Amino acid sequence: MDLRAFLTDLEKAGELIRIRRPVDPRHISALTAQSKKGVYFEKIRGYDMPVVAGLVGTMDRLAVGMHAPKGAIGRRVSEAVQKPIPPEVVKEGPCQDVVLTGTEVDLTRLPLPLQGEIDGGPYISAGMTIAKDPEYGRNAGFYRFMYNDPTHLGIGLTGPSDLRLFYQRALSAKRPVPMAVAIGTHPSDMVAVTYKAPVGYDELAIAGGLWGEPLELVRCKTIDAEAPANAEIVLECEILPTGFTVDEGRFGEFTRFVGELVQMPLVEVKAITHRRDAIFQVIHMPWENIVLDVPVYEAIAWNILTTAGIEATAINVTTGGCGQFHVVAAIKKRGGEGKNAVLALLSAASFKYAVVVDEDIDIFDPDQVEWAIFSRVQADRDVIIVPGARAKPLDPSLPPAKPPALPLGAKLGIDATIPEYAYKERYTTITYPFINDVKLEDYLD
Ligand SMILES: Cc1cc2nc3c(=O)[nH]c(=O)nc-3n(C[C@H](O)[C@H](O)[C@H](O)COP(=O)(O)O)c2cc1C
Ligand SMILES: [Mn+2]
Repeated sequence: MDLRAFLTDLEKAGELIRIRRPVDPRHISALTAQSKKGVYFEKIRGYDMPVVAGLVGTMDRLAVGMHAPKGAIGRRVSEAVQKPIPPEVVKEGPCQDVVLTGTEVDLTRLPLPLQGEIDGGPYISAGMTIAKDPEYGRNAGFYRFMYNDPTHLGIGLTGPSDLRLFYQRALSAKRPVPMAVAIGTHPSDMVAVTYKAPVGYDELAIAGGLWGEPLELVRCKTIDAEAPANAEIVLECEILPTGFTVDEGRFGEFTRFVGELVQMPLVEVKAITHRRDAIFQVIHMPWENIVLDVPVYEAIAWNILTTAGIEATAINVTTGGCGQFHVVAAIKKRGGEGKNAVLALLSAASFKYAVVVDEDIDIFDPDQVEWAIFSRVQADRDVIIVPGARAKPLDPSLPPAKPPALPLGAKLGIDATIPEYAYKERYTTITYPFINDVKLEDYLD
């Protein structure tokens, strides 16, 4: 599976538009923002490469790519994490059709767009990052890269990620971190690397688990790292042991807010390899980032409820909660489990708000969730607030915390299941007499 297979699937589903007229690269963001579908920019003025953007801008488009209904993707990711298939290194792959090294390395050949109006510079937003540590081995994640000069990038090593750990280890040993940045990949691989596995676990094995076959990798030409054989473009890079010294940002984040200017390490590009007719992929912020997060955080919720011994029937990490902060779960409740489920879900660092409903509620319909909250909740009995828990720094409503202190936030849980001692008659819903015996069509001309 690769980006091209996804483009074919999107086109068949009527979820892709092609723009044949030449487009100024500075207009990519605005045009993508106006499109209700993914966009294939065939001609970018001043560049040889076409650009695709907004491909996973909605859960429906992600579902097209994953060959699964949108409500089922999170569960599939949680299963792939249980049944990983390690990647396989092959001799050659199309991502190395063209190999540019030495003085040929020039990032200005790539149609890097300025994504947000006040971003600190043009960004590589679809960079699947595959790094190596001498002890922990391979690690894959998604990182943003800001254009710095024709051979250097800034990297958003902002969160407490495995790559940041690799970098801190390398920094104290004064050595660089080798890393392949693959641009133009399949959405299932993108979801797999977004999963936050424990350090030492190669997330590319989740990509294998999702498709039931190993992801093929090729060895990089200039560094000790591997890259997906079917990627469109690969940047062979080193994160230099210069420390957190170079301005990076601002950048329009998955929270829909613009992040602060920060100091980050510098990345040196040693080689650019690509397919002969490579396509440059742009992740349109914030929606594509949010959509990629949804199944990852749903998988975490599935795992938590399974561990807590609760039978969930559906889980929705909402896009309104930016794919990380809000979770709604439907469960087959046994006595008291509404509260247990709320407590279990709130134990995940990412969730600041959890709603648990019974299995009759369609949790993908906000109207039904609200109806459950109206009709099944008494705030003094069913709402749980826990102050002082670990919070995600990007939540702008948090009180300020001076680094290195981590921000503390409150958790909100709502048990919106039918109360155990409710009068059953009160929960009788309207049904219409003879609903299965008459058909409206039979009465129309
Ligand atoms: C499109 C996209 C961009 C991302 N950019 C960053 C980033 O710049 N910095 C960061 O710390 N995490 C970023 N993330 C989240 C990480 O990829 C995610 O936490 C991942 O699990 C980290 O992997 P690792 O801990 O194995 O390195 C991004 C996620 C997505 C989907
Ligand atoms: Mn990892």
